[in-house]
Amino acid sequence: MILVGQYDSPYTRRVAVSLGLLGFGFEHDTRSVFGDFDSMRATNPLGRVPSLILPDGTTLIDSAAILDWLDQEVGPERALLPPSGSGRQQALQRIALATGTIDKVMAGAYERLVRPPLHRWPDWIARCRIQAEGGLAALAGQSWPADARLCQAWITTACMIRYVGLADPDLLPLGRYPALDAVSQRCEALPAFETTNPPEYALPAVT
Ligand SMILES: N[C@@H](CCC(=O)N[C@@H](CS)C(=O)NCC(=O)O)C(=O)O
Repeated sequence: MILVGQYDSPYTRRVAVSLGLLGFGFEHDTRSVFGDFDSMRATNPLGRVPSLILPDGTTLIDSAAILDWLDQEVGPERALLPPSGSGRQQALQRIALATGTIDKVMAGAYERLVRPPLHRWPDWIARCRIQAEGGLAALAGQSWPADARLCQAWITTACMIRYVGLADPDLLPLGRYPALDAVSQRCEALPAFETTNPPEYALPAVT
């Protein structure tokens, strides 16, 4: 299998972490969505990451669809998303908050990084940040019981936290939400997270 996408993409990273936790070996294709746009569109018509190329040549796109495939492969006992019931509903709600937060932080980051300075829209960046803050506050209201197994809700939350730290760290300084700090610390200590660490870099701050 080949995982396409760099680990500063939280969507790619949550797939990489899940592959590692479930014991799948994979090659890593580190082409960039911006630097390798034309070649990336040959892999995924949307020109986005992640994609997972299966041994039979099938290419799966979109992290949720890829994660669903992984869960189907390992079966309900090992699946990272609870197969049914209130556990699944709660996990999906938490994942929706975490991925929604990623999307708003990413929208603000693209506005700062991709859009030419003259055309940047500070009100839009501010709106995205308010939405991201809403997601973070809602997620911080739920803690992860010490005896609860690691499921996709916590994996995605931890990948989101690391991404916010890269893209807009002022949104989530250490100590603002101890429950989120705890999720991050618990996950980032695991080998599947340690081996998928995104590079450390600072994006331009929000001004
Ligand atoms: N819903 C998609 C979102 C993927 C996504 O937003 N990927 C970003 C990188 S984290 C991307 O490819 N951005 C480039 C673009 O959209 O042009 C998923 O879960 O895979």
